Amino acid sequence: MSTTLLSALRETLGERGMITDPAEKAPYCVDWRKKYVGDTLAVCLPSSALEVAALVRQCAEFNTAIVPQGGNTGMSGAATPDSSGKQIVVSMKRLNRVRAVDTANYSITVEAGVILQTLQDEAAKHDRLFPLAIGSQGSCMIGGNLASNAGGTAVLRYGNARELCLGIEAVLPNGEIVNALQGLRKNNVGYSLRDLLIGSEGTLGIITAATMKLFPRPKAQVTAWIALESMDDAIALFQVAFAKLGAMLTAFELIHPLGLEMAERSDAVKSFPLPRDSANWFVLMEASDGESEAHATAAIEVMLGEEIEAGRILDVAVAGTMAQSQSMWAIREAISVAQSMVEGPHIKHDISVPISRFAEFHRVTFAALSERYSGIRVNCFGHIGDGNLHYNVFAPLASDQASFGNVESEAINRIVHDRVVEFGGSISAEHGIGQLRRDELAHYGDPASMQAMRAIKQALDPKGLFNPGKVI
Ligand code: FAD
Ligand code: 2HG
Ligand code: ZN
Repeated sequence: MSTTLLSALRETLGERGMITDPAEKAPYCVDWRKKYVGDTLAVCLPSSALEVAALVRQCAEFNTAIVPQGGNTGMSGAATPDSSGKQIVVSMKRLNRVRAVDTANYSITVEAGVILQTLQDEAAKHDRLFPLAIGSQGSCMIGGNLASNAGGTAVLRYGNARELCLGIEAVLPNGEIVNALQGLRKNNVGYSLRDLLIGSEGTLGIITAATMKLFPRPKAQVTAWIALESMDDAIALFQVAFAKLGAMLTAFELIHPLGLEMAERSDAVKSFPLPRDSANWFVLMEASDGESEAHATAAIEVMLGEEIEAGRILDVAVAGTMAQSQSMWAIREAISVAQSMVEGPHIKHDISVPISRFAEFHRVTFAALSERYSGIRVNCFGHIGDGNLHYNVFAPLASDQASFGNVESEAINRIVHDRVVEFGGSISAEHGIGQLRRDELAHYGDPASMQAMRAIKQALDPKGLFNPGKVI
């Protein structure tokens, strides 16, 4: 039976559109963190929406499951096939054309396999900004960004992937192509399939193209690295910065010295704007301005000057050049990779809590973790301006990181996620559910929402062939 499906797929996609050699398939069968390793019957690489539709119909005929895959940078194991070797990975790599740029409409239409950085560069060529910014932007793809509703460092000003998307083209599990690529900002015509597919992690359809919003390119960007005594001070600073800078405030990232220490040990970072052990917390803040560099710098410097005077800031370094700003950002982006490089597998949490309650959440949660595991380490960092932090738990020094993770992850998830729920938060802010948090969603999900999600899944994918084992 498999041979018949493979020959049908080969007929549809041609030799260039299929990978069956085990060594060539291998990179598609493991996730970025190397936590999940699966196998696949074949990797299919369609080059048009019509080819995607044909392969979906062929897989349905042979009752074969499909795992859509973009840049394979996801953090929840959502793009990895299971170990049966019976599922088909559909890589979007060859669906990588920029279809149209409408500068006057501030929109761009691209295929799902366009790499995020290529999209940013294409927008810049037209003197426009595409603002989605994440550490993996050199390899993640816009289809994957939408399917996971990616967030990143510019959500505060521009919103997450969902808020940046105007229209979508997608293939549903029945092989029909949804054509909804309009570049419209207002379009109320019943249920929004676009919004249903965004964040669905490949379980409801394959996104083949999208029309995304563009923005005016800011004339100036000012970046500051700020040392603070406490998380409360960081949150208080955010209140002031948001009130005074308003829409100029584009990023407000919280960084813990533990992450800086790991970045230094990974060799990715040689020096810091301020000594890394000079404060309990750091904030990387960026403001962008449509007016001028002088205007932006003055606004930030006045605001930070007042905060220093009031004693709420310990110290601050403002980037004087683009190179200094880039090196501040390089430190921030090095943290995620460094964690895995220098410490190995750790227990990841990607949580959101109302920003007003985050400091208290951290106090209570860290105390509960420390009470049970003396010396436990938490690298808590990320998008505090969005109320989203990565709450990554590491074994106490001198214990074995990998076995600690294997044995204790369930108990630790319970400690962290119970408190997230207690504080009115979410167990998945931007990385999605995938297979990593599927049981957590089953445990914490609102029953009525879970039932509605299952009904939607059943209606669109009655055979359960789209990315089974993920999300629900
Ligand atoms: P993949 O990993 O290939 O797939 C992700 C999910 O989307 C899977 O469920 C897959 O089946 C589905 N999918 C992929 N393409 C399609 C398609 N065309 N149609 C339907 N389903 C599809 N994420 C953030 O949100 N914010 C961050 O700040 C951030 N920083 C990161 C930093 C690093 C260093 C790394 C490695 C990752 C980071 N991520 C971040 C996670 C990841 O990069 C994002 O989730 C990204 O959006 C995934 O895109 P991808 O193309 O790699 O998707
Ligand atoms: C980031 O913000 C990413 O750097 C990755 O979302 C977070 O490694 C992580 O936990
Ligand atoms: Zn993040």
